[in-house]
Amino acid sequence: MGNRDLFDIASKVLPGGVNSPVRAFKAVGGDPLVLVRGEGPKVWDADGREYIDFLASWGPLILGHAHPKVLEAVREALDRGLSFGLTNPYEVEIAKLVVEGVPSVDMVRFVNSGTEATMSAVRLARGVTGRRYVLKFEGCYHGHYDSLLVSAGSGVATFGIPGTPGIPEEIASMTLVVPFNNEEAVKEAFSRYGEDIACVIVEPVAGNMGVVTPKEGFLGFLREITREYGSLLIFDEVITCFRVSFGGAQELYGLDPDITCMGKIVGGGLPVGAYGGRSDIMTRVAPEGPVYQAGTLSGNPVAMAAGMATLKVLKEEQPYGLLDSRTEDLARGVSEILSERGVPHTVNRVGSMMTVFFTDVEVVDFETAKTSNTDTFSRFFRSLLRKGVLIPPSQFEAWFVSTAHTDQVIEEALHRIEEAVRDL
Ligand code: HOZ
Repeated sequence: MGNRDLFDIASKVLPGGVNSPVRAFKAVGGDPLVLVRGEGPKVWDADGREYIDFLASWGPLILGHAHPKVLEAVREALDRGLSFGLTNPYEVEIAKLVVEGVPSVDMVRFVNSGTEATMSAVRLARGVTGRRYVLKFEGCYHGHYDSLLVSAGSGVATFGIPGTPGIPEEIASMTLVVPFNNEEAVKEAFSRYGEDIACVIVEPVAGNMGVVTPKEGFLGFLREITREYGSLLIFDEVITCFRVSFGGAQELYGLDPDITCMGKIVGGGLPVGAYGGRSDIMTRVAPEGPVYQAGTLSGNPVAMAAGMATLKVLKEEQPYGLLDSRTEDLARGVSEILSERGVPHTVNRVGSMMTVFFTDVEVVDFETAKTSNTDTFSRFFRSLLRKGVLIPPSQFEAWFVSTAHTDQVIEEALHRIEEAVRDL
């Protein structure tokens, strides 16, 4: 069966035909893809078409699809059994890698998704401080946990949903939202609610309103003001940890959040999230402390094996310089192609994550991200798809480059992008 037939059936048995909204391509139009295979930098759909893949499963696949070492580790784990519900050696080994690699993390708890990680981190912050308010930034997305699904990015921004039914006003009102990169707004919120703010949660490099770089000093300012008021600082590094450097954005910028949320790469393509931090905070988690959080499949051996193999390759190969220069080549190349055609645009990039915005405004927060012409983005997306390049089907997401995107693959991608832009 091809894409269309499969999606027709999917639409009858899955809401919108999907298990996560942005996959339905509603924001960009055209038929959604059903992907059947991935290898290195490429994926193939159910019609047999091949694409150079910069969606990369929304970030986990920093080594590309079906990396041999990851597959080998998964196969080895599979042969020993799928799940035990008690501690297994993979959990111990990957926890050591995380604690050694992520500067502010002394202890870590594994969960099953990024959403679980942020949800548990906020509960922990509230439990430790005894306070109720959470401060987040407009356009930052921290998964679909009720308290954090307010003025969010990613699919919420893609579909222009201001909030969502099902989240009582009482819960939403405990979330304070201010613009990203805006110190004055943060100060104002602290001057009004400071003694009641349990935590500030931030994507240190925003990825879910498209890529937005923190202004110099902004993250350091958050560190200082949270300390001053006795609130905890949570870095949501679900995208950035092991992506912008092995130790995440905190290593890149030299910062020490109280709690760090991880996901995506730490699971190597299987469903894993994690949260970690200083021992005095993490020992407040049950059973050592009173803040409850649990999971039947948490630390699943097969998932841990995939994550562990991924982290080991990254630690050994340290591919970050290479990823950086290849992504720079891609970003510069796309920008030159769009400039030649006179298409207004801004490209934001940090390491191997980047976004092309169709605006000539500098994109520094959600307001400026929204100046991007989403009609142009949709035409760009569909034209790219026709030429065999897959990027996220939303303006408000990041493109990801993996180690499998060699110089030749980037060159080929730019060639296809040039043809696609000619057809725009
Ligand atoms: N968590 C991803 C946001 N960058 C998107 C995945 C999804 O919504 O399907």
